[in-house]
Amino acid sequence: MSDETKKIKVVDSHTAGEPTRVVVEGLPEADVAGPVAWRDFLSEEHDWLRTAVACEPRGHEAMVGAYLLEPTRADCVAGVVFFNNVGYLHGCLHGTIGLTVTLAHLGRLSNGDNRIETPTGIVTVRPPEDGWVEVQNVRSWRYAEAVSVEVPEWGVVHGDVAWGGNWFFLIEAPDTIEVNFENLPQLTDFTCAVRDALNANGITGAAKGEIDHIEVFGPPADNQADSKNFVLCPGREYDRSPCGTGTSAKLACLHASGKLQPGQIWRQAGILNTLFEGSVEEVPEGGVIPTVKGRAFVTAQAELYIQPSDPFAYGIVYSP
Ligand code: PYC
Repeated sequence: MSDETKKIKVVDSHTAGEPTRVVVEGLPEADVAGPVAWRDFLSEEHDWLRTAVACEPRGHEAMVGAYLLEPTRADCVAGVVFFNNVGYLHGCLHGTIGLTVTLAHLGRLSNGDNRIETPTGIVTVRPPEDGWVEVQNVRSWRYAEAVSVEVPEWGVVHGDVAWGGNWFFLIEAPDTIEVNFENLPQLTDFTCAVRDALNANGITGAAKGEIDHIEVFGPPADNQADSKNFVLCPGREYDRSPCGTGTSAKLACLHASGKLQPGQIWRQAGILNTLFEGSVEEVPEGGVIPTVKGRAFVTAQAELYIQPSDPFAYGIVYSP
């Protein structure tokens, strides 16, 4: 192996089926501090690292990556920036749960509350109990209710726009598609068409925030859950978990409609029928602080090699 081979240490986990690959060593040396500055620096100058880690042949389309950062605040244990095969995520709760089991695996958590800096704000976790991790998320809120959009070939679709650490459009499944695993192709086509229509019609979150996650709800498979979802993530991949930021957005909408009281538990199943449990606290500025609980497992610890002579050193990058 050449001396110029880059070596990147990662710990892999999955949360309710959705993978997280935490880069624990191998970031470029830089005089940068804090998740927002790191995200901007890495996206502008070292995007090769994201594609090398998240895309094939080392990663795959569903892979969510996380750069583990030194915290800038004395009351935080770590900082993090999340990314996937097509770009950077604002926040990610399945990823935060994956990061938490990773930090526990590395012996880097203290007892009690551990605060983590993210580009969306501070989230708080506690050490896992049998893999279960509870995350207190950033403030979440419903931004717009019952927004209509004409979706070519699907007709008019109505949904809520909400922030849960990413921007979501939350909709009921059309009568023609059940929210289940067998219908992944139809759910993907439908949600991609909805997202394109939102973009084409200039429908955004606050401050023109792009709505890049589409969340579709249907009835749960059994009485273990209150609802089942399918969540389209940026790109064309779906979340294997019930999506923590998506569950936060759902909790904010339920609360705004008077259907969820503070402290009441909501059990959100994802497309694999795995569960997240959530509840909310009210905040004076409006909206809620959601808490979301899910279970993660460490699946691997590895060193990735990026060799200059490898034609796919920086991943197989999909550009439509
Ligand atoms: O759990 O928040 C989440 C998430 C966002 C994208 C994939 N998972």
